[in-house]
Amino acid sequence: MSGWAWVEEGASEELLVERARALLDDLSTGRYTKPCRRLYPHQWSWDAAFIAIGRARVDQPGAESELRALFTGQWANGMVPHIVFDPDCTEPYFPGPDFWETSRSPDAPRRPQTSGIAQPPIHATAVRHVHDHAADRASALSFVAEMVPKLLAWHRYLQTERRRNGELTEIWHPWESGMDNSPLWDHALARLDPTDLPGYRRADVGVADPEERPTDQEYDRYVYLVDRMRRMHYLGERIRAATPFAIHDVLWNTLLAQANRDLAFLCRTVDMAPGPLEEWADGIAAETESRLWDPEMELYGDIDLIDGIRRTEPVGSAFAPLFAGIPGPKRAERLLEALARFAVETPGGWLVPSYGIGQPGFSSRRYWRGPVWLNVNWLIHLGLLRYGFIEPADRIRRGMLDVVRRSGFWEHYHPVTGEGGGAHDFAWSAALTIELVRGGGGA
Ligand code: 9WN
Repeated sequence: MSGWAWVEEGASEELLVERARALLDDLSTGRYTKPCRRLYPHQWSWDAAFIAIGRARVDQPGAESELRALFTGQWANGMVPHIVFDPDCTEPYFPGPDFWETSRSPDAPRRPQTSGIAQPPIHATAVRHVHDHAADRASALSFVAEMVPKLLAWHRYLQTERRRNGELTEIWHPWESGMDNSPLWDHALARLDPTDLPGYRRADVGVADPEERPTDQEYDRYVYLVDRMRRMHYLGERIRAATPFAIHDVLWNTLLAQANRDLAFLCRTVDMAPGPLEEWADGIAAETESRLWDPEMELYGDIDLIDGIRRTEPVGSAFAPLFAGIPGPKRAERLLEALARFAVETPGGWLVPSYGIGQPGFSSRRYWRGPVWLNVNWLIHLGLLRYGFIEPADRIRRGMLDVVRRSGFWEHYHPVTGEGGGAHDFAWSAALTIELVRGGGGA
């Protein structure tokens, strides 16, 4: 990782903030921020949360409007959809609203049009972040009061529709994980037989390098799962009973545990009783400990609900439970040791790849199969701080800022060379750079 730089050596961290702000403003429609210019031209759910977290430090109204815009797409059953489509967008994206056909669901809004699945539930955490760092306290309080009922509906949906027994909540599509092409899903996808597929045409490979995108075989399976849910009119009860893809994912459940706690905090802030939110958080944390921890691999692994098997993969997100304070101190130490072996040493610090370097299935370029994502690195950075692992947390912070200095704001980065990959000028990479610089290493 040497020989080239996006900003001059020795340039201040504030220069990164300036560039990040300029990029976010450029990607803003005035209502929400696009993840990037062409590949993802609408509003995405967890992107909006990360973008709001970064904006909160420099542009509180922008942070508030980001989340407000996302929740205009919230369904009557409480689900926050993974995409809220922009009616003014002229860039192609597949699957668009015509494919999702969410009008088949009794719960989907007519306007704006949305997708029919969700993404990781980090929104209450983002709202709390906006609140905690607000310059305008009055605006923050009325924003919290406005968001709390919407967040409660979202969390109730997760607690009811996304649980079959026990405390953990489940996902029904790789896109719901946010880590779409991760080797985490290979086994469950291989089991599917995508026959009778509706005709479709990918848009992503016309915009991005196909070598960095999922294969056509994987896309067929993504489309097959959407088509099945569409035929079930997106009804939770029917999907739960018949889906061939249902996973208790570590990252998803970690974020929900933390979001339940953050939502309880937000409720109290506006004098509302938090109800069972903390019990839900405790339940998820306890079951993550008892069922997702793999004592042989000394990592957390996902459970496939179709065959009941826990499969632990060497993925970056396996360290996520630190973010929600889930492991006890001894287990946290074990995780730190594993992280020291897993992270890539860069001249600046550490970077956590999405998949273990050299593992079968590893690819330095194909997305979620090796490259570094700043959002997952940021979550692990905060997790380490939470346990008082200050020096390793700082290594990740330095690794992140260093790769941005070298390459700029990319969707992901080559885990060894630091070269940017996927979408260039990617919003959450800019937003989390602001957060890292202005947050000064703390949450
Ligand atoms: C499908 C927008 C999204 C991210 C996901 C990332 C990618 C979409 C795609 O882009 O997914 O949702 O078309 O590949 O995997 O994490 O939210 O940035």
